[in-house]
Amino acid sequence: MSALDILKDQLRMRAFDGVLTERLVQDPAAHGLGRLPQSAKPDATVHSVCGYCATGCSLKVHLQAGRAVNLSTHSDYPVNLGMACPKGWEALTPLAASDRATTPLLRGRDGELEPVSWTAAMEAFCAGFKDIQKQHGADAVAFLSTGQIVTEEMAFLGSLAKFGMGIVHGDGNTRQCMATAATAYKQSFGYDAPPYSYQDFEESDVLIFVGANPCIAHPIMWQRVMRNQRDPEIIVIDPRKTETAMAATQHLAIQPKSDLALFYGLAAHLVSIDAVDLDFIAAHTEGYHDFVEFLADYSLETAAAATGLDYAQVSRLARLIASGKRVSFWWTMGVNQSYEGTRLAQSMINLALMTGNIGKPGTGANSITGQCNAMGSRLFSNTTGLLGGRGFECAEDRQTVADILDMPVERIPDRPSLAYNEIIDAIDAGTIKGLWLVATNTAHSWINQKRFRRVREKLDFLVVQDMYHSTESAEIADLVLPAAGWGEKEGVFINSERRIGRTRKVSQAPGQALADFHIFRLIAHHWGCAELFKEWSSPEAVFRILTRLSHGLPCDITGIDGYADLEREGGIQWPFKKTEREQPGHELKAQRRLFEDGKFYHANGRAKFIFEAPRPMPEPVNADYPFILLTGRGTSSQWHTQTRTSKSDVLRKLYPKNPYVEINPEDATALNIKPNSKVCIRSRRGEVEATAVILASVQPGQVFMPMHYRITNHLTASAFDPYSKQPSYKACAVTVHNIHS
Ligand SMILES: Nc1nc2c(c(=O)[nH]1)N[C@H]1C(S)=C(S)[C@@H](COP(=O)(O)OP(=O)(O)OC[C@H]3O[C@@H](n4cnc5c(=O)[nH]c(N)nc54)[C@H](O)[C@@H]3O)O[C@H]1N2
Ligand SMILES: Nc1nc2c(c(=O)[nH]1)N[C@H]1C(S)=C(S)[C@@H](COP(=O)(O)OP(=O)(O)OC[C@H]3O[C@@H](n4cnc5c(=O)[nH]c(N)nc54)[C@H](O)[C@@H]3O)O[C@H]1N2
Ligand code: SF4
Ligand SMILES: [Mo]
Repeated sequence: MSALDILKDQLRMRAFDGVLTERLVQDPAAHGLGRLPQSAKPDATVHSVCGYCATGCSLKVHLQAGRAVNLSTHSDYPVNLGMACPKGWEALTPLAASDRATTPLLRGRDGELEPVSWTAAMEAFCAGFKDIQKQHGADAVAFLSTGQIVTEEMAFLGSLAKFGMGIVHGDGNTRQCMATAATAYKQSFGYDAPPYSYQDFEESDVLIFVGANPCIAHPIMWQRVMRNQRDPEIIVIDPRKTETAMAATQHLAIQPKSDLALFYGLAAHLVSIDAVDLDFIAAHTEGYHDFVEFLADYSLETAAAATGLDYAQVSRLARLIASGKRVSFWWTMGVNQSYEGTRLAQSMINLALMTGNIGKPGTGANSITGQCNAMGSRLFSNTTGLLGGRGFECAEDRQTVADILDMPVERIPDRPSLAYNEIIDAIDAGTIKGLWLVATNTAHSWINQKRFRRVREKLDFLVVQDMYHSTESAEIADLVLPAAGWGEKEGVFINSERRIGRTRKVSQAPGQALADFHIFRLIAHHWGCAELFKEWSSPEAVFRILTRLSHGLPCDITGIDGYADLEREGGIQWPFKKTEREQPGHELKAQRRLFEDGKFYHANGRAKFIFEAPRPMPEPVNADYPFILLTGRGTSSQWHTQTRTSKSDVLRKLYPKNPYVEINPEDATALNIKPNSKVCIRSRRGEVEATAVILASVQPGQVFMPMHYRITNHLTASAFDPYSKQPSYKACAVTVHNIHS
């Protein structure tokens, strides 16, 4: 498309809808939201929460002539206390990459993606999805969103799609990540509520990390652990001797997927030696006696046998938990990404409950979130749950939301969405024919890619909304919508400890890229449902709507009075109610944890013990596929599918360019595999090549591949937790052989 065409298009749109167009397309300064923040003078410094991981560090971005020139860290922010990891330091670099999507792209008759105007893109978007809905019903279009856009945009997307466009099925990449923790908390506590504050890292005596590698994945949380002055025991339960395991006081190199047997064995032992807090159990929980009965089959011996650990290691851990010290459990993807992850998360919740290790400093059953706004997505993405953690099935909830949003209640679907895996199945079955991906790279990160590629062929229309035109998903899209990224727009993220913090526009999005917020406004306009979103005029206006929506819920944030309040307080953890704010002499505590009063969110105020016998691995090893493939994060400088981190020269120097597989020296010797040689890794779904890295940190019989390289998910198997529907990314059976032998 020529510059003249673009200009003509802009003029046409301006004539068509002056105000909107002027703000959204014609005026490049409006690409994020409006101009730079009022408070920011052209040479100011702006505080902005980092857009990578869920730690939620605050960065100081320095502006010259209104443009971000560099950044430093924020020493007064209660999260990072002046620290940042390499990704944070390099956060501005990916914005200037040459493969940024700068105009909409539409696949032409010749099969190529061609630049088109926003008007043409919007027409294609509406025609594509409306035609499908007309032919096959409203349910034939679905969307997949993310934990990496601001909360206001997530809520807008979920509301636009569901209330405006009649879409019922929408999920997000948080299904790949946090669904297990969310489901476990909902069932056990009555609401999806990680209870801790980062201060608990510093105030705990015994920190037990399960399937978590914070040295790599949450480096600044790990720095908080390192500030602990209580001479803590740090236990890492992970099949691999990770960087975190090396830094711990004890590493339990458990056999993959045997954690549930370990925690039931520990629980049984604690009951047998009376190391339980019966007063807490009686006052605040239910189901304990059934749990004790269930535990009859478990002991430290069964735990040692199932996990491959020494009895002495297991009994030492039991002694630490029984010691009466402050014990905290921390888990991440080694737990959530499992076919029995929900029950596993609950087995740690059970241990915290039965020993009274919850609601007190340095305690808790604590799920660490992954993406910068995973928590925002859990509360406000309007995907499988209705805004605020409500239920689509509940007529009262629908009415409350309709009243607050001033929308006809009939606009709100009365059933929850299909989960991500079910959406993929529905595409395969031919019932979903249109898909809209926003800020997630399904064609790399989804499990069992071969199947996904096959399923994609069944879609009539695939729209990808991304910062880059070069992602694996954008490359196979029918329409690409160019989006502004972190640093080019305004809004809030909610971090792992439930802290709501602002992220700021410090840079102009390139070309015609627009903030997701503005893309949603354009869509609402072209779809013909803008009237419903009159009040959704700016991110802060939406933030105020979300504040109202939270009223009376566990995540009540009615005490927050707009963005200025967040700025002043250094982020605010939910809940923060209006009534709390209005108390005379009230001062907001910088660190707050949940359940200090022992009251949980079930109607009777009690937490539930939930348990179920361990099940075998969906794909055990055998003679043909003798290795367990573990997957996860490779380095602190790589982020997921690398669309952002690969754009920084600094970060790229810090990690291997090509895919690699870690193999134990014993196995390498047996297979005659030399360091740095090429090997072939094969599963029942595919075969890939990688460089062999020979390391004793993986156990014999296991291999590890980082998820950052696109080949990894060509191997993984479609297995899911039945309750959370989260993919079991972390274990499938493979064979490895030397390519040259
Ligand atoms: N640098 C960097 N940081 C990130 C990310 C990134 O891509 N790069 N991503 C962010 C996101 S979204 C997330 S969700 C987090 C993930 O953070 P983590 O969950 O800490 O990272 P992973 O490496 O995926 O998995 C953690 C560990 O689980 C172990 N594991 C595998 N199977 C089992 C098992 O059966 N039992 C036990 N106990 N452990 C097992 C693996 O060996 C691995 O070391 O990181 C966040 N931070
Ligand atoms: N084998 C294996 N697979 C895994 C995992 C594993 O451990 N093992 N982990 C899983 C987990 S925990 C996660 S969270 C997922 C992550 O999987 P994805 O969500 O697919 O990974 P990202 O690379 O973060 O993709 C985000 C996309 O959004 C784009 N983007 C960034 N910011 C913006 C924005 O503001 N607006 C728009 N529109 N686009 C933007 C980026 O360019 C990128 O293409 O991967 C999962 N996949
Ligand atoms: S630890 Fe996470 S939030 Fe902090 S700078 Fe690094 S990526 Fe950003
Ligand atoms: Mo994640």
